[in-house]
Amino acid sequence: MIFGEEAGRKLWLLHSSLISQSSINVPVVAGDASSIRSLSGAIGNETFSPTKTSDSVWTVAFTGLEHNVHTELSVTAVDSSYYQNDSTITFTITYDSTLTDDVPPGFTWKSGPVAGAQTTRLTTSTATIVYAIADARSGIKRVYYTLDGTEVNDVAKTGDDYSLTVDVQTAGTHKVVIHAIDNATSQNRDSLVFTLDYNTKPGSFELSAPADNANDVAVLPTFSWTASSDDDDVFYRVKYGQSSTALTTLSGETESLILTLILIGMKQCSTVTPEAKKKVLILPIRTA
Ligand SMILES: [Ca+2]
Ligand SMILES: [Ca+2]
Repeated sequence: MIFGEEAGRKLWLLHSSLISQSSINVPVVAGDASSIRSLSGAIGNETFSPTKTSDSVWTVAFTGLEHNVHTELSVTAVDSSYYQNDSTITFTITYDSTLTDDVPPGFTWKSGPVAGAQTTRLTTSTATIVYAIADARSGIKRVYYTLDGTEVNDVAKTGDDYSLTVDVQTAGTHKVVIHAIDNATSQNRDSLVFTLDYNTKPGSFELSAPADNANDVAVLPTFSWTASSDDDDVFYRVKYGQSSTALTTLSGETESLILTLILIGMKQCSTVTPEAKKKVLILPIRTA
């Protein structure tokens, strides 16, 4: 039986032991004085039927090679004699999917801000962004992020997800970009862009006049208060009523720190009864 070394050399010449596909067609030369009865390929317990391409040449199409695994392939030929003599050659091939990988990593949103054109509003300076990031052919080499154009850190992997808690620190609009690079030779990469708008609540402020719980207040009182601090403009809305849970809005939004109001129903008297006492609530309103 002509088999083994000749076929082995032929294989070696035709194919590198490192291939870029998960399948390979292996030509095999086999001959025998009593002719070849059967020929088949195998990877472990899985067998592969050949195609006969000429009198003494078969092609075995092996499939399903796993990435970065040194896989032993074998071809066995059986002659047509009464004894059914057989001969086997084996060779090892490694499928490296990174050699021809030109596909960047893929992203799947899990929780937190969403990348893209929309702006995510933050009420605290921190936000946790979670995306699943995967690369089927090469795997992920590195994921890192930038905040306002400055590289900050690698993004930690939590199970199958990448979780990033970013602290924008200051009020206003911030840009976060997550970059992912795969293990391919060409280092394919892709990124996600997030726009985060951190807007703080207005700070505390005090009523200057009339005093809280004041009696003998004029029917036409002028309220004044200290300014509330904020990174953007603050507007105030004045409400009025006998209970803090049942208030009527007396003014629209105003930037002024002074407001004169007609307190409808307020009795002008030296002794103010609880019923006559009115509550005034001044609310700072933040801008959008
Ligand atoms: Ca890739
Ligand atoms: Ca604000």
